[in-house]
Amino acid sequence: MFAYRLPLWRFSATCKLQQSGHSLPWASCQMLSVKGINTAVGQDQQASLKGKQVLEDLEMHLARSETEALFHEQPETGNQYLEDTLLRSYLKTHLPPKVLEEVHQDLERFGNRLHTKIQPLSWECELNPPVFRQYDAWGQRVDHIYTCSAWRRMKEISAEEGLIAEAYERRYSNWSRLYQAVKLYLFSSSSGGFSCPLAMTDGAAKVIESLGIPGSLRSAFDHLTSRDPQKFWTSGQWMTERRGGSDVANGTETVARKQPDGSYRLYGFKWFTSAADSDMTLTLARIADAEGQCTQGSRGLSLFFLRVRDEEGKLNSIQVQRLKDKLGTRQMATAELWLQGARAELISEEGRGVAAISNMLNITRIHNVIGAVASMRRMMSLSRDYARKRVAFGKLLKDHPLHMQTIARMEVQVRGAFLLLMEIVRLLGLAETNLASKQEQLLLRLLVPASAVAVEAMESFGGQGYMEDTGLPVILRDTLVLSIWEGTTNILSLDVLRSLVKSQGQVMAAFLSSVQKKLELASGTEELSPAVQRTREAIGRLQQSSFNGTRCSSWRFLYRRLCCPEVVQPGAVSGGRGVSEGQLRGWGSAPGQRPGVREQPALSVRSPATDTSADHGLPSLDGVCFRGSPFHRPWPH
Ligand code: MFK
Repeated sequence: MFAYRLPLWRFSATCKLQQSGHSLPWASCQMLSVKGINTAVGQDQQASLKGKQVLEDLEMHLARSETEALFHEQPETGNQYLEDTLLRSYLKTHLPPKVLEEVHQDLERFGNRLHTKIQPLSWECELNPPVFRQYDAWGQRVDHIYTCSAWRRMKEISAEEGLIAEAYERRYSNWSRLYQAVKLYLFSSSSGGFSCPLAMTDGAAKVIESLGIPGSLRSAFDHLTSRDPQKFWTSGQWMTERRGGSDVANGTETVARKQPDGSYRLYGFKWFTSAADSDMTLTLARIADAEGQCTQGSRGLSLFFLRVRDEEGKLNSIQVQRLKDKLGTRQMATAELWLQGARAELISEEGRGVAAISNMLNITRIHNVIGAVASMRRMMSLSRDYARKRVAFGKLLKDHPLHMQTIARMEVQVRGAFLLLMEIVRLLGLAETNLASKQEQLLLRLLVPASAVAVEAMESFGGQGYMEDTGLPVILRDTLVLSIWEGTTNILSLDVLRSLVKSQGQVMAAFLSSVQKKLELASGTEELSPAVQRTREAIGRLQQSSFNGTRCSSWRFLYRRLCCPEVVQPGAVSGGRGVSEGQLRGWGSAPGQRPGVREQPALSVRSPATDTSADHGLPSLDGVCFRGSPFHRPWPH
């Protein structure tokens, strides 16, 4: 078994001791000086004997320092696949035997490669962040982003390991997506931030595939899903502009001008472009009409594909303003980019840009879950190992009940998060191979936005957890971005509500019925009965909240915010618990103010007394029932 050591731990501990003056050799040196080792001339014999004694003391201290240089033993992890018993048992339980056999072999090999070869590259990426050079020595604008060799090697490794390809080749049918997700999960904490461009690359491949891989995008799709390091491309996802990244409908200023050959040129300023060294990108812009006018709001946004550089490596009429100075993911070049006529291809229907890019959003959101669970698992593995080695108050940490209670609680959270992740990618695999039932599609739509222990796990290392060169803070820093990337928690909460509205509440019905089935299975196991009981109570409360109106009144308002207040029929509001016209006006914009939204489900609110949820066969959602258009695109939305 290989043993992974966190980078520079030993080195740092020694340096720290020496610098702080706490190490024995340093203390002894000072003592020597005080005792006169530096006194030159005229020392008497007694002094020289004293000096000799001190030197002997020093030798003794030096000898001790060799065995006690580190007071804290370094936590280690080995092959993360072999050590992850939950992952292995999950695969054993779910994968067909033939698939399991092949996948197991590959994952064991990959686990060793990660541990011995890839993890050191990850640390190199952290130590050698990208450098931006805007001008050359002769004043010529060059806009070069230099990345380190380890970062470039990560790209090759990603291709060799099929980290994107696996999901699209589908050699294991619906299990391919889960298998890919497991590889990404293992890779994430050793990727030196490369999991970010992979997320966007996966998202771009998904968008292109969902468009039916049009001829003009065939080559891009082949590059994105290639196993050949020379051919493999990564993609960016340029959405965020100066007005922010959440309210894309109102924040996108970039304009697209049609060219005589049917292509477009894009003009605008992309404020936060992750992995700006990518080969291509998908981005949103507003198409200008003959008078130069653009439609505002979501309905004005269209989706474009563009190459970042041409065959000679020259930027596609793009200028790099600067690189971002970020808290984490410093390994990756995140840039502000001026598009000054960048040549691009329109790939969505005009005005359907947000809907088209939502496939990418959903995939990168799943990658965020992968990244979060992977960081939690890495921290937990290190914490557990540390607990077996670190002595405090006369015994190992693992023998302190309070510490073990904390570790056990975090472990349960990590396991829960892991199983949720596996469920999402299992459902995604089914949906992508047309094997998902309607119920499973609905569940997938709900779970992606509805889906971190890292800080508490850092505590388990005491002060060492706070030391940069232990490699622990980088895990925390890089994880903190996950709830900002790809939609903040509130945006994702709103997406849950969007899925409720658009499915006319069916996602909730699917969720409740799926939980009920699991509870029935679990209730056969005696040890699980307290957990089953608690879950039943929680589900009961959720069901009840569908009727009591208190909790769900916020849903109602959020629906309005999301679902186009102009289509709410005030006349349909009835009963004391409905909302007043005044509230409606106060909350949403006036009719017609939000032209970006089309075909929104009409929404009516009834009093609970008159609400018969039976008329749609679904649990009532706080007296809200829906009339809306069904959806027809590959991703259930
Ligand atoms: C380790 C992992 C690393 C991961 C790295 C990732 C790096 C990524 C770098 C970035 O790009 S960061 C930028 C992140 N930006 C976002 O995540 C955007 C966040 N904002 C949202 O998600 C907003 O909710 C949204 C922009 C979608 C709101 O836009 P709209 O136009 O006000 O939404 P609207 O009108 O509700 O929906 C428009 C259409 O899209 C509707 O379809 P229809 O027109 O057919 O009715 C929606 O159903 C559909 N839609 C929206 N969200 C959807 C969706 N469909 C399916 N799934 C969804 N999630």
